[in-house]
Amino acid sequence: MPNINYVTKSLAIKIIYYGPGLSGKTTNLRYIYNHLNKDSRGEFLCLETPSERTLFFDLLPVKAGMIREFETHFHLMTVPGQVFLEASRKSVLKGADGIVFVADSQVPLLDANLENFSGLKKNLLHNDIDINLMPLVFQYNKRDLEDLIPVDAFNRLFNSMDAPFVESSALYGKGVFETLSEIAKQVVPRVKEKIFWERIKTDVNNVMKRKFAVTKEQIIIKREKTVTLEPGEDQLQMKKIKFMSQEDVDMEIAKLQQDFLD
Ligand SMILES: Nc1nc2c(ncn2[C@@H]2O[C@H](COP(=O)(O)OP(=O)(O)O)[C@@H](O)[C@H]2O)c(=O)[nH]1
Ligand SMILES: [Mg+2]
Repeated sequence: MPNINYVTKSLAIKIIYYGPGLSGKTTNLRYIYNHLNKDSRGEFLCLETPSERTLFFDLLPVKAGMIREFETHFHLMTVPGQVFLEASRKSVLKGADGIVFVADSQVPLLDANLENFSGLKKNLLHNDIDINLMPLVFQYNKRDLEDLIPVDAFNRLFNSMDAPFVESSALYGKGVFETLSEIAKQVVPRVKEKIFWERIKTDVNNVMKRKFAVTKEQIIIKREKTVTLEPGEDQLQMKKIKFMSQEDVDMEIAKLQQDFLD
């Protein structure tokens, strides 16, 4: 469910970049961060355990225009890929409005992709969400490398729901904004339905029909200023926060969402 503040008229939509470790999730966020001007995105947050090795997640807020009178942001978040961090993945997934599954296209990583995707389905079910009902985009990443899983095979094995898919090389920016725009296309109409249906229920006692709740505004991901970067060049300023426990992470996710809306 998107996070909405009727007083400040702001709306936060949570999009999760899910996928096995090292598939390129953080690379997507880093590219987006580096290619949007300051006014269009917030700080890039990176949350670590005290060992400085294990990431809980990354968070990048991106301006997404107006939905009705609400200033809207996408909260782009990654999950950690390591098998033993299932609890972190579960907590990041709570309240997700859409998912980008970032797969590593290299043939030897097929099993890791499959295992991680089945984990995603299981974790969603844990929150009573059927993956077939969740806005979803597949990103088949690292297409610049050799020995690749063919796109047809990817779709046969993963994409029985016929979700949109994007072939990408996130390291070079190929497919990164296309992926974001594909997930936005699915998520935004859903969010509008959910929110304005909620308001209708409270405001006018269910009198209006649901179809009146959907508006025609289009979300625009602003790319006002494009910065050209060489691959590997890193302009990123990451803010790092350390945590002791899972509860700290849960609290921080809630706080970040609240801070953003206040
Ligand atoms: N060749 C290639 N390498 C990539 C691509 N995307 C990410 N990588 C590299 O894969 C490694 C892991 O990426 P990262 O984004 O940290 O993975 P994460 O664990 O999913 O967040 C890094 O060394 C990236 O530079 C890509 O499209 N092509
Ligand atoms: Mg990462």
